[in-house]
Amino acid sequence: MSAPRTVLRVCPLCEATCGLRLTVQDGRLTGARGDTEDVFSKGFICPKGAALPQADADPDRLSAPLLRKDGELREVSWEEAFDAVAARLRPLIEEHGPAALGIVLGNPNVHTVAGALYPPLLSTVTGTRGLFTASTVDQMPKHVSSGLLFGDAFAIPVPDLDHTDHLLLLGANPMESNGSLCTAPDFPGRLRALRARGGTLTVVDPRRTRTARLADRHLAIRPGTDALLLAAMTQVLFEEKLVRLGALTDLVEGLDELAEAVREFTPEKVAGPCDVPADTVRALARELAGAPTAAVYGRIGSSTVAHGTLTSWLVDVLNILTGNLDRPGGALFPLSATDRAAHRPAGPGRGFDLGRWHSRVSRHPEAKGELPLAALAEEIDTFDEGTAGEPGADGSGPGGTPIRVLLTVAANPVLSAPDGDRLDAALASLSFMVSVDPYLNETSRHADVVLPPPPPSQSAHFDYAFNGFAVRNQVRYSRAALPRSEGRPDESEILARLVLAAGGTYWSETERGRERTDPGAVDALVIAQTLGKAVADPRSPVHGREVAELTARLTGEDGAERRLDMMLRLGPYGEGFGADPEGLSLSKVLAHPHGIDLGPLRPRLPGPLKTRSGRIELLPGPIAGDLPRLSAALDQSPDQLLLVGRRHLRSNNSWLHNVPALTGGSNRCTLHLHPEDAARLGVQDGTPVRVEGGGGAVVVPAELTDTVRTGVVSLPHGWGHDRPGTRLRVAAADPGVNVNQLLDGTLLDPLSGTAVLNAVPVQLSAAVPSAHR
Ligand SMILES: Nc1nc2c(c(=O)[nH]1)N[C@H]1C(S)=C(S)[C@@H](COP(=O)(O)OP(=O)(O)OC[C@H]3O[C@@H](n4cnc5c(=O)[nH]c(N)nc54)[C@H](O)[C@@H]3O)O[C@H]1N2
Ligand SMILES: Nc1nc2c(c(=O)[nH]1)N[C@H]1C(S)=C(S)[C@@H](COP(=O)(O)OP(=O)(O)OC[C@H]3O[C@@H](n4cnc5c(=O)[nH]c(N)nc54)[C@H](O)[C@@H]3O)O[C@H]1N2
Ligand code: SF4
Ligand SMILES: [Mo]
Repeated sequence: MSAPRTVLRVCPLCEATCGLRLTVQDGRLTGARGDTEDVFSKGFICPKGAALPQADADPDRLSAPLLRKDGELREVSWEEAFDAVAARLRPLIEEHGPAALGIVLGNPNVHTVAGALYPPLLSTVTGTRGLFTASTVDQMPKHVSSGLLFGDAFAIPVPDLDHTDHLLLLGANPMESNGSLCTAPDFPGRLRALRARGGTLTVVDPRRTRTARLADRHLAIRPGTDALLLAAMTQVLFEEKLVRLGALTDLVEGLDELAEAVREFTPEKVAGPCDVPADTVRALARELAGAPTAAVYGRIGSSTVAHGTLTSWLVDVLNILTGNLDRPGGALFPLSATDRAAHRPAGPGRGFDLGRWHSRVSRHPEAKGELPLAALAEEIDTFDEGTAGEPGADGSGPGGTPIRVLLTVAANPVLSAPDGDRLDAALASLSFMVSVDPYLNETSRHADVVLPPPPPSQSAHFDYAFNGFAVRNQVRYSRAALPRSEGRPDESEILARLVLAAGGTYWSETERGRERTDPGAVDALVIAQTLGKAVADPRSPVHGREVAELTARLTGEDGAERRLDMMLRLGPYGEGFGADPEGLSLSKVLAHPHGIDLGPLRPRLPGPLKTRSGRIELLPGPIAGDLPRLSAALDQSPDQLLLVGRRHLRSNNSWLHNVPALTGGSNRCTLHLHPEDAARLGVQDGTPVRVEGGGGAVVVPAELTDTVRTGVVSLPHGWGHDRPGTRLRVAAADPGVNVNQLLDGTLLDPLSGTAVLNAVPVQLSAAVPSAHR
């Protein structure tokens, strides 16, 4: 036995990005604790982080690539697997055109270095518009509202959790999720601190969650009606002359038009549909306007709903109208160490367009270059044999090219997206599919080649995505805690080789004959292009210098590290290749293993604005165009039960049900049902109920609880591990049911293409006759 040693590593399991102290012994992780010296998380850890060693060493993780031979997936060498990808991928794209290629990027791409650096290149080298990501079952409404308001889909304001006096939180349960689009290690502690310093917390959620229990006020709203509630609060601000733009006064346009647009949404009119008294709506607006500082923050329950984009827009509208956007204690734009736009001057930008192209079958508009994940199945399985391959008049149309080739990276859409059964069948019909995934699961089981990345312990970590949504500016980088086994590529190399294979440059002709291209060529190309732009940019600290000279200065053990070094040096806190010796570089960050604190969030406007007007466009055209749909919702009163989701502290979407340390207890796939509804339907606690929605039905045990309001039922997602051909032995023993089978994929927020996963009408019946009837 070797002596134990300690390695620091940022946790990759959720958006909180806690710094961990891992114990390593005999080539594996033997323990995980919070790193008390971490500049951001200060020692916080949750049960998931504590189970990282078990998740890391799960015996069901694949250690070698799989290649389908004679219909069966078999372990092969890495060379054979990559060669097989190269042999099929590019030729199929050339034969059928780029429209035949679909790319699916799942959630963990925002938790890995590779996921940040390489997937954009997959689209570029192939020219496909068939990009589907977890965003359209998650936060796309926020990207769209930010794109429209601020001109930049990534300009997402974050509540200033540590300084605000009042937090209005809608459709989020950070006590279980640990926060999202608001990276805040120890979110629970930060909420308690808010209360302790005299601040107030209002939670809007149809369930009395652990977060709601911490609040001064909990509103058990009827699901799907938050946009009405926020529109009425906006109306009250105008009616009662509570609008105070403060420092934003000269930065906004469309104020009068906005006042007019929300005029009809009075508290009295929304009270019925929201099931929130008119007086309460007024009180919420007055509290928000009256607080010294305040922030409105909405997440999943405000996003994956029929009016997701309108709700996301109204969240920021309220922050703006109360003068809380871009001020300490309000909602601010973080500035991460790798922010690319740091040196861009304020002023008009290129704006944000929606619907630049459409999906082939249902003509869904693209948003941020993506098509709805909910439409993936039909893009594969729906085509007209007679005209397949022939594009429609505008280059698409149902007669155009269906998707025949699919790359999935860190995605399990068979469980995460609507109508998994249909997608499951569609995947089985593909000509060729490659999955980059550590598990053989419900989705990757259809692949012809599965390329498993090494576990977290053998991977470097940098939060390219979440530093941009963090409640404090800071930077941390962790190298792999353990060496990889001989010949095993890291995920950056896997994705770089995929980029080469997709682009047709996997093989190079050399003097020695045909050789596999060095995957480092991909990084070298990106570095050359990025530095080329920087030296040509008069505002860049490296303007006028030589690319070769700058390239020679880059440090790092591999291409991914050199790219990080480059981005840090060029970033807003960077050393600018010598311009500011105190500034950041890879070596400086490596010298601070507990991270470097870059200070609290600070006002940044007008810097982040990239609208064509150069100002905040309060009532953008697409939003105005969607408001009649919200007006129509004023008259709707659902008589059906409405389904919402929930997350459990020890869960992680669809992929941690295989770790025994995280299963069992209350982390179960049950239907939460209010006792009054249960009595009416004759359902007993613990007995099976049949739940039916547009896409199908599931039978699941009922769990009676008054934490869910009447008229609402709740099922967690990511379950349904009972399909054959997977290698998830623990998960399969307690499979649960797939809530997304209740959806048929047609319910979308039209502006963002985001699937409606909450406030879904369902029908319920006792699956077996109860003993008392
Ligand atoms: N009904 C309902 N459905 C939902 C939601 C909901 O609230 N309700 N939530 C939605 C949301 S917010 C999201 S983000 C999506 C998530 O849905 P997906 O994007 O499908 O993500 P996960 O379910 O987390 O599955 C992640 C996949 O990545 C693999 N993986 C894990 N680590 C790595 C790694 O380091 N590298 C690679 N290459 N792969 C890895 C896992 O094995 C798994 O196959 O689900 C959505 N679906
Ligand atoms: N433990 C754990 N942590 C996670 C994840 C996980 O699976 N498990 N997933 C990660 C991911 S990918 C994400 S995106 C984040 C999500 O982070 P959160 O947004 O905090 O996600 P949830 O915990 O699902 O909270 C959503 C809440 O919205 C409520 N809700 C449903 N419908 C409505 C509605 O119409 N109106 C309102 N006001 N509320 C509604 C639900 O009852 C639920 O409590 O969590 C991340 N962290
Ligand atoms: S809160 Fe998230 S980042 Fe922190 S330890 Fe838990 S899973 Fe890891
Ligand atoms: Mo998510």
